Amino acid sequence: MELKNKRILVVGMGRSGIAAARFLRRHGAQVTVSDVRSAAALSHEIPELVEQGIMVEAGGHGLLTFRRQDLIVVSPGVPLQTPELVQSRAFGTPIVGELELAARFLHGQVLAITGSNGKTTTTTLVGEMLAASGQPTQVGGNIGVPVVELVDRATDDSWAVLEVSSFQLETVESFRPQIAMILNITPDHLDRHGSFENYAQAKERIFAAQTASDVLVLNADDARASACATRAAAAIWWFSRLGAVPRGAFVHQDWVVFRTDENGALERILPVQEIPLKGAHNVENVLAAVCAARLAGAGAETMAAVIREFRAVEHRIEFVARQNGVEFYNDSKATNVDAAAKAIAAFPAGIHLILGGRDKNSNYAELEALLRERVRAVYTIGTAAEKIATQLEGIVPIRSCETLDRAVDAAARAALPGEIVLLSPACSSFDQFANYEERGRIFKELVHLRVAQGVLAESAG
Ligand code: UMA
Repeated sequence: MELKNKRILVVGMGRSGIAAARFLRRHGAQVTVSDVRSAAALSHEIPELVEQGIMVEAGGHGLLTFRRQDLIVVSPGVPLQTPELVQSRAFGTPIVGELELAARFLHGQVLAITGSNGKTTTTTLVGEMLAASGQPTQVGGNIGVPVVELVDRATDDSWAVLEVSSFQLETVESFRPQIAMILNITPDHLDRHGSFENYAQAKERIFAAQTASDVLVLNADDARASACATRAAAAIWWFSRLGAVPRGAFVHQDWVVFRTDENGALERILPVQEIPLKGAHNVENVLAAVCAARLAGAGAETMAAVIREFRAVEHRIEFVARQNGVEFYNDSKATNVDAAAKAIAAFPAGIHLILGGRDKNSNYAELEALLRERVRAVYTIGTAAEKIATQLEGIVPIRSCETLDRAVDAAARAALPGEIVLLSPACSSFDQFANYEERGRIFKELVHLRVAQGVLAESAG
């Protein structure tokens, strides 16, 4: 694909938009970036872009800016139904995402992981397993490093291990991972995709360009993910926590095992008990990582060593502190109901749960059984609070706290020794925070502050 002197518009000036604009400019394109945020809000970003000869439109998308472009590169957070994009499509202007743009230039092999939950943990595990087995490896994608940033260092024998989201997959055409993996498909982002089926179909684009020489790894325990087997051209491999699979990774006599065919020998990786991460869902993440990394050439001992040393990814059921016998966990990355359910299921009864943020057209009543079994009280925050309170009425006590600091305070006061305060909000963060990372960091700061104040109070007393 020739970029030199092409007129290219990048929509969105976040992490992926800026990375795409820089990449395109380096390749000689005439680049414009357009963002709905004001010039004042973008005062950090604009000067560097302008210095590189990139034109900037801030404070809204101008219809004219979208005309006369050879290509539009859209950031994952920008809906494709945005009127300016709809118009451009009608004019026949090609529209791709940053992932598709990068895929056209990325050398070497690609191992791509999608799913509603578990993507970041599994991607990190696979990246570490391949690196530990001595293969040149880069990790990127939705995990926070735009894929175009991997292009320069990729070589013919390197691996790019990519976390890919439904937003990124919506616009792929030629993206063809040698190994693709779907961890699970449960409702998320229904506000953006309109329906569960549309969302699932976006995820399926991960294997749309694959051929019989590629591999697709599926979760045999997830109905919607395993249904993809009949629609894919790639060779199907499996992982399962609940039963044996014909080929792939599963649990056998409390060991994580791998086999290449139904009659083949079982390769023992490590006892399930030695997995240091909390929760049944993390056993699934480990099985998924073992299957994908094994197929990419990692050995059993190397994989076992990486798993034993692995600690929770930041903001994913991350232990924060213990005070007066109460443990605080940060699961800010739980931005949908299923992720929150997995976190609740990872603890015994006695949970004080902080829920809320921006609603994504979710159904919180799905948490009913788990809430009754394990949760002492729910503390709501953000714009979804009212909906959550209505849907969960009568199931558990609900305290309306509005803000995170009040929720931490109320939960910490109510929790008894041996109980848990868990931020696992089941919503996106954008109503009160820049992103889930900021929400998680602020939660941790609030908890650490309480702990420090407690120590001070004790030493003063
Ligand atoms: N914007 C517009 N017009 C619009 C909408 C947004 O101009 O109509 C602008 C915003 O003002 C902002 C920019 O677009 O300046 C934001 O773009 P973005 O939302 O695509 O965010 P990036 O900073 O580019 O980060 C994206 C991913 N974000 C989303 O998909 C929402 C990051 O995933 C990813 O790490 C990053 O690219 C690098 O690949 C985050 C995420 O929340 C973690 N992902 C979702 C999830 O995991 O659930 C899918």
